[in-house]
Amino acid sequence: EAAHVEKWIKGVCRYCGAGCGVYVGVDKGKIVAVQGDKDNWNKGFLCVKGYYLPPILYAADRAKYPMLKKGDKFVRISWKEAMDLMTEKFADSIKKHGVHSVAFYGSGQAYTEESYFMNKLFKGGLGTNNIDGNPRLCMASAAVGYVSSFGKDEPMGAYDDIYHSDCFFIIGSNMAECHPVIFRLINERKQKGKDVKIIMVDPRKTLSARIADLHMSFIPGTDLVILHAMAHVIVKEGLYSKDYVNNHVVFKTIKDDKPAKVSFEEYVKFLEEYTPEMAEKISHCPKDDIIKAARWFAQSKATMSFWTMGLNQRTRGVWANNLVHNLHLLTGQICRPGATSFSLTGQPNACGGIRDTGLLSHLLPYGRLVANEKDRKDMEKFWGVPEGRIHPKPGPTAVDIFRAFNKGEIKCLWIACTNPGQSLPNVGPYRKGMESKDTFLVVSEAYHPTRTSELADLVLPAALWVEKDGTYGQSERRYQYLEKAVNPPAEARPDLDVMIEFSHKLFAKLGRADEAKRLFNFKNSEDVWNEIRQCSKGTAYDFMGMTRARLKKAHGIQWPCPTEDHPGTVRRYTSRYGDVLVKKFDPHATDVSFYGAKADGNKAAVWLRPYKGPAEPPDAEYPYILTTGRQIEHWHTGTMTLKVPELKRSAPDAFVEINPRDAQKLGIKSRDKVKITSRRGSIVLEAKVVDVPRDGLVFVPMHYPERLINLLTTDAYDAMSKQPEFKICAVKIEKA
Ligand code: MGD
Ligand code: SF4
Repeated sequence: EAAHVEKWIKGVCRYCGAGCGVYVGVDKGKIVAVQGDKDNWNKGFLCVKGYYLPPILYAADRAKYPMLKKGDKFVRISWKEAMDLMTEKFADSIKKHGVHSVAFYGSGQAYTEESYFMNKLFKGGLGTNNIDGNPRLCMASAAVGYVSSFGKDEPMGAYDDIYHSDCFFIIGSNMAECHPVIFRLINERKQKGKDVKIIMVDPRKTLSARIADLHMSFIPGTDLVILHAMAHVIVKEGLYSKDYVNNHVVFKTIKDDKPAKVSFEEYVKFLEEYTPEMAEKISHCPKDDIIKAARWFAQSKATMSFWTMGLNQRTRGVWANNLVHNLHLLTGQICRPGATSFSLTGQPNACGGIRDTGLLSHLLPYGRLVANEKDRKDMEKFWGVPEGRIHPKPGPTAVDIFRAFNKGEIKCLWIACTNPGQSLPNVGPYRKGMESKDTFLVVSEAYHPTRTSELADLVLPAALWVEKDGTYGQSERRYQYLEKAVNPPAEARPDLDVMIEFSHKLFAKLGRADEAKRLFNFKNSEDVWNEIRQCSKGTAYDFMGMTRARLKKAHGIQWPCPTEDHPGTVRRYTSRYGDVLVKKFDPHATDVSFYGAKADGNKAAVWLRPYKGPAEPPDAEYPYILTTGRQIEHWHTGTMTLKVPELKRSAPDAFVEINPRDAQKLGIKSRDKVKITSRRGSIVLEAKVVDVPRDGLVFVPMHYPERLINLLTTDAYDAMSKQPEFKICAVKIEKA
């Protein structure tokens, strides 16, 4: 029976980085329905998570009041007591131990205004780079991959490219479950387009692989050799574009710890050893499949790549990203409709909120870097803080913030909109640190208890999703505004309100009340948004044209969008297809210009990245590989989706996927209890014997709070992006 609805309010789905447009139906002050926005890119379609959004607001365990831990129990306190205590603790720590004794850990799900504000408070106000967020676990390798290959972060293409593509190269992404509505577009294209090819490179035969024309399975962690071998074939068979390479590409390697340019010939020489035969030997992916994939990739009219965590959550995550870009650059399959190198984003605001605003410990807003003196000066001037305020050294990244918290080097930590007590890799030791009585942990949460809030000293109840207003920026550089539709429960407040209040109270305690009045003079998220627009002005991001009024009306706008009459940019780095910044940054360009890579003459980089395997390959003692990830029904740590009865019924509990061959060897049947052990921990789960993972590989979903799979995963991370290798660690398996 359809619910009665008083009014429909435009918004965006709360979950994945696809960013489906929605309308929420409000009746008597409650959200009673959700429907897809037909005028947005998703054409009215949503996945099962999107349709079942309303119940998450009304779960019994919503956090309603500030709660303080006393002994082993949480007691309700007032907001005034909470803010007084929190600012006292932070101010005290700063006075006694300096600004680097406090930190903030944020989220790619917070609104852009919230993240921008916290970044300004920490880097510009306090002068510490002790601020990072969960996109470090998620998109950091993609971000560093784009910057190192093209000079600036974020994809150049758009979902619109799907309609024009003839070959989809999907690697390390289970789109059918993790980005279902984007996957729907690919399905549609496959059904309508003649000879559309889908190549799926994945060690699991996932739901996504079902529509593949070619499924390339391989030993996890060896895909770098596959990508090089494809380049080998492309070069050897003359399938690369000489014009493109001559006009738009430089070749780079690392010499003496520094990037250095090399010639095309040196690149060809580097590729020599990566024959399809060699790749097969290392990866166990058949050489004929590699050759076929290389030919399809190079020879299709337009090839589009997609990837997510299979490439990003790896100790060679940045390199893997570079190697996908290499294939596009070599073949000229880029910056044309249908031809693009497109990283799918995990979270709804990892792009807009974290990568663009620069809420990572090495970044400053809109493409600027902490380590770059000019960028620091730029931001100091813009924020109106004294020269030298921004600390020149990048701060600790996600895992290292928690390491420092364990050691007591960081004494006060504020976590908002993320659940690291469940989601951090090798979470066991970090949980101990979070629980410690020697440090002060504040958690802003929409629910309580969670696996993080249970460890906190102070829990601040947060308004969730459309209980507050703000901006999301999603996978295809699309910014969308979410209007407030209903009030939060009881005393829950929008995080931004709390952040603003915190900044004034903290600065007052530091004797800097006047400075706070100047720096943090924001009444609401629109005020912050207007400063954000100014901050992006003149950069490669320029979204001066995205006024709040325009965003309210539009169904998303893609940056760059420098003026109010500018329609937004579907494809970047090409003037022919509408990027007006090409002319601005590279006036002599006739069409394509990678203007973010000024130092390389506006050319993109093909990288020579030698093959290296994962941090913890299987061995005699731990002979299996454990990989982890998502299911279609659930979102991350399950705080929201596990509250929806329909989703919980459909996917009630964790399991371990084992293929029939391994199961037989181990004497395991479906539903048997199985113990999985890594060097860091063990867990007992029900077995699900299915022909999905390849031989020697098992898969466990990350969603279930009672089954902390991250007690087992490794916190080894990529040297460049500092993103941990959630996707690969060695385990042993036995019947429990
Ligand atoms: P979420 O469940 O998304 O997980 O991990 P987390 O970010 O830790 O946590 C978001 C939290 O914010 C929820 O608890 C929710 O209740 C709360 N919340 C929702 N809205 C609001 C709000 O407006 N304000 C506040 N204050 N709180 C709010 C995700 C992380 O997990 C990521 S990004 C990745 S990519 C990693 N993936 C991954 C994996 O693939 N495998 C394994 N094993 N672990 C993983 N961990 C990582
Ligand atoms: Fe929400 Fe992503 Fe599903 Fe779209 S695909 S409805 S954004 S979870």
